[in-house]
Amino acid sequence: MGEFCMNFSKAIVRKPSINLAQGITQANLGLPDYAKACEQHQNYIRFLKQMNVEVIVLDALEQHPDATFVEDVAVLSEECAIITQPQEASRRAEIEGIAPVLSDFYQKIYHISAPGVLEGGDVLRIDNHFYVGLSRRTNHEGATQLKNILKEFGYTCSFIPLKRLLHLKTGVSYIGENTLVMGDEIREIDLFRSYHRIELADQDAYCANLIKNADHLIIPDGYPNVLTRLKTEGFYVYSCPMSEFQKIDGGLTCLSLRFD
Ligand code: CIR
Repeated sequence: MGEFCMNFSKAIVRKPSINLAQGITQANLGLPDYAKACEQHQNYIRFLKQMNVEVIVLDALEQHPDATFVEDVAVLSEECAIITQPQEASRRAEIEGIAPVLSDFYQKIYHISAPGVLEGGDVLRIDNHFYVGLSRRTNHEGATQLKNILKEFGYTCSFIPLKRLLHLKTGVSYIGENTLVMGDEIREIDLFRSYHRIELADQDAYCANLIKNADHLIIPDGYPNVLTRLKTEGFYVYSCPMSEFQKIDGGLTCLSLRFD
């Protein structure tokens, strides 16, 4: 299958909630501005479309401030969709909003169930293998349920205990050619030692969460060193303003569910 999984032709996004400022956060960067967040979200959609991606735009769930981080409520593969079980009580109802949307694209839909918890931000796919972060948001039971579902389709999984990162993908992205872009916590992880690595300086760590599609990357705006570095790898790189989502701990991948 090679790099097939790294490419996507469709993306589901959800417009930001008017209550975005009530999103869960540990960032200490101030409150997000709703109007500015909407502008940044439209810009994000524009970049996806420029990569020839069909974008399915869902209405905001106004009562759920974090629902724009749609990546957390499902894990997608070619064969099936797995609806997750968010850890945070304020996010659990988001799964009801995604199930009908996914049924337009998937015949096989599975669920992670309590006492398992799992959020999509903790799931990093590389070819036919899924790395699952065991974070504050994903427990061993949730990760095991995911592993057992994916096993039916020939995929393998390994689990990565995390100490500080919100989610696994907060700290690492795969850009193909056996190469990871990573921040500091990921550097210490043995399972990733065999990969080529682009290690980010602490001040650039927010760029460890990026989007790759074929030879295009989307990275957060405002990181000139990372932009230059990734261009030298031969990528066409878009810089996407993300300040308002960063204020509530959201990164680029969190804002979409990407599939083919
Ligand atoms: C949360 O804490 O759940 C949201 N404020 C941020 C979720 C970010 N999602 C992600 O990294 N996949």
